[in-house]
Amino acid sequence: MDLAIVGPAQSGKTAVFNALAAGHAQHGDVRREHVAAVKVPDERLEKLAALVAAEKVTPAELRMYDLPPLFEKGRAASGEAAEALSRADGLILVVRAFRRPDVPHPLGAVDPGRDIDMFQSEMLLHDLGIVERRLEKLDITVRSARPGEREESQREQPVLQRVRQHLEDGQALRNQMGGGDEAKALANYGLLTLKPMLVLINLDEDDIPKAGEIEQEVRDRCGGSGAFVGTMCARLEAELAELDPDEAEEFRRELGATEPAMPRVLEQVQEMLGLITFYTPVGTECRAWPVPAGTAALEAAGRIHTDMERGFIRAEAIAWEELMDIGSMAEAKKRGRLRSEGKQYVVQDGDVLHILFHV
Ligand SMILES: Nc1nc2c(ncn2[C@@H]2O[C@H](COP(=O)(O)OP(=O)(O)OP(=O)(O)O)[C@@H](O)[C@H]2O)c(=O)[nH]1
Ligand SMILES: [Mg+2]
Repeated sequence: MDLAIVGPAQSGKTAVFNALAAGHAQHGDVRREHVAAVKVPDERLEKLAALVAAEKVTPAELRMYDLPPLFEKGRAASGEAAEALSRADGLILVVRAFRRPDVPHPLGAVDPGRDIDMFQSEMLLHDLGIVERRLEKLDITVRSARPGEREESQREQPVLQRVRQHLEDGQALRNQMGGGDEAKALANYGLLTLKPMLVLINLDEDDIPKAGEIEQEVRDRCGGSGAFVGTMCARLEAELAELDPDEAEEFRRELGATEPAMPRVLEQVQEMLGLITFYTPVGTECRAWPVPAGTAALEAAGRIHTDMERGFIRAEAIAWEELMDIGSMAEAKKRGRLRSEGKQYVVQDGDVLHILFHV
């Protein structure tokens, strides 16, 4: 899953990226200057790995792209940034709330609400441009195409007209479009307001104790857009990520922060992407697999290996909590607690799976 970190100039995008990458990107990761594979901290995975005495623990990964400022003077993204943006499964919109006289805000005063509104308007305009260009093209196709070819374009037109209306009314698309075929039809256009989005308020160091309050204010303001809202003090988190955990914890307490921001942000990201996690303790490796909620066992098997999908026989499944209670896979099996599930079984968050297959 790819996430693009976006936002106005100097809002702290790179600081957020550094904070997310520093804590969890392990040695040997794909880590170019502006791309990082971030390992998702996962307590269940750690405990499961300990239970089965795994030698190798492989957490879920999210790929993060740190983008240059978007829509500066109305300009759209270009080149690599445009590509990363269009391909991204979700967006993290970093909005500045930190005050710092030595880093002047490009618009003068620090006003996160205003910045969010401006950025959302730009995203709506961006999408409207895409939809209008597509509609113009379709119009030509419908007029000039042969009857057989015409039908497909004619099917697409009403969907796009509806999309255009939403955008003209100032509504982000992520809440408006039905799932299934409609969402699929729109998937390849790179529409920004269709993508799940986390608005991440980049707090001032002094405002950390007020994080909850600030978060609620922003949520009230942009709840209609279907965006998630979170907070973090990016510069501080980037610095703490470099310390050892005990030291970091002490600093955090002094500053009035109750919990580290990073796991929560990554949790919110997983939630907004609609992901659940299943686990596979196989041999000496214990691994977490994020998949969209609603994924069937057959498809889940395919994530692990195409052979498993091709030769799928059945899946043995047990909920993480139950396995922890029982204490071992062998004991779970002995007590008949490993469920036997078929291809259609909808994988549940926390399932520990063992796929049986034959090729
Ligand atoms: N006090 C404070 N300063 C911050 C925080 N986050 C970022 N800054 C500072 O703000 C400036 C801009 O931060 P960046 O992370 O480079 O912002 P950016 O959005 O990546 O900037 P561009 O890529 O140039 O648009 C730097 O001087 C940071 O040190 C924060 O949480 N608190
Ligand atoms: Mg930057």
